[in-house]
Amino acid sequence: MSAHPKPRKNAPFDHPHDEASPPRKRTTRTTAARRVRWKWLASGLAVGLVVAILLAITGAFPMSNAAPPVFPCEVIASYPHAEDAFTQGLIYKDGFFYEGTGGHGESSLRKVQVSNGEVVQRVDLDPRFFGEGIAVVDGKIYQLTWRSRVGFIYDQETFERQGEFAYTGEGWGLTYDGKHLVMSDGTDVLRFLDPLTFREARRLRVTSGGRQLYKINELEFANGFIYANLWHSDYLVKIAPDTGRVAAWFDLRGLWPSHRRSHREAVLNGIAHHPATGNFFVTGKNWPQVFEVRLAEQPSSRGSATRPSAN
Ligand SMILES: [Ca+2]
Repeated sequence: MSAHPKPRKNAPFDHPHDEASPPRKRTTRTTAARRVRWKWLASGLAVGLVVAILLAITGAFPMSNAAPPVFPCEVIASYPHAEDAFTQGLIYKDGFFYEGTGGHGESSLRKVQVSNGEVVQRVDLDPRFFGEGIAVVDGKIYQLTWRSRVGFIYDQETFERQGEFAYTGEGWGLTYDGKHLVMSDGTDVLRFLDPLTFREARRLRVTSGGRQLYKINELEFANGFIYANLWHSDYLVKIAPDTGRVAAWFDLRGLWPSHRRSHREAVLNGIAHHPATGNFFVTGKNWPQVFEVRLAEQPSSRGSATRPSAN
């Protein structure tokens, strides 16, 4: 066996110290060339990543797709609320609450004294129906049902049922914007219905920061916007009715935290606007209290919120 093995013609590159390999110079040059190529590739990827991030933050998307600000809520007062009320709709009108409750065999329409939560007027739904959102239009109360595809119309004074109307899909939240009934169905879509013919005038897809927003529940039209509960969320959103964009979020996590709730479905639901004060009344399903809150669009103490543009 020779002490000096024959040089191998095509020594592999992973043996750079092999004395018998082809001239080291060649190997070194090739490795260096690869290093340079990798360096350029890595640099290119890094630059591309930075450009993509910058485009995402600034120019590529309009400012309206920026994440909406989140504001805190200020509790002004609280009032007793009947704990048997699985709240699905809440309105403040003429000094009283009007409340629609859900559940099979537990659904009702109620008129409630604000100060003490006393139910002063009530009509129960047939156990077949699961009551949902309510709205008042010209002395009539409209009430949706969850999956029965029928809504009921009552006289606001007497609670006498005056008629019913049909719709497709599920019924969740309901409000009135002065022209149309606005209805949610648990998706990201709001439907605008003529209150006389119940024809669908238009649909609105709701987005927040450019992303579709689902599970929209109880509604309240106020200040030219649609305020909404999101199912199983402790936040309210404020939706622009022309674009569907969420203009602001409100953090209500501190009101009635989950460990105080009697069951998993006892979630925040129910928004009623008090036009004289500008405050909102909010409650939840089977919550023992209604809270009067101010949804001031002021930056939180963390100072992270920025006021959105008018649209
Ligand atoms: Ca409402």
